[in-house]
Amino acid sequence: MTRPGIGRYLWPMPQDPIRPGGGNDLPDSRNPEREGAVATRTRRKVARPERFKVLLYNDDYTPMEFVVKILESIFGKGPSAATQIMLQIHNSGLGVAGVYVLEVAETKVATVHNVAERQGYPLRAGIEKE
Ligand code: TYC
Repeated sequence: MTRPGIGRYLWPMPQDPIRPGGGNDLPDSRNPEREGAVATRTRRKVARPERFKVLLYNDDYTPMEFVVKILESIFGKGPSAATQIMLQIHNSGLGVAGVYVLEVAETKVATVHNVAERQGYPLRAGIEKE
């Protein structure tokens, strides 16, 4: 059964797939071909690097002003935030100086130990996974 002048290229037959996969234009919610289907993720998961807290510990000998300077110069804190963190460490035993990827966190700890040691202070720093 042919229709003269109208080929199937201009006039899609009901059995013709509109898309290569045979889908149709209905939204998923009204599309019988998608009923009960589960949405799938096509993007790969983005690897988020683990982060680490750099902790400073209290001691009885390191001057408060020195700890504030450390927090400003090594951890980029402003004077007010640096003072708050120093007091938190002084009052509770430890505090978070900053959060970084592992290599940066390790470098911060080493820098704190080097600078403190040069001044003869026992200030200690450490790392904890966030
Ligand atoms: N406890 C010290 C003092 O009274 C001050 C201090 C604060 C030391 C924080 C270390 O990480 C520290 N001089």
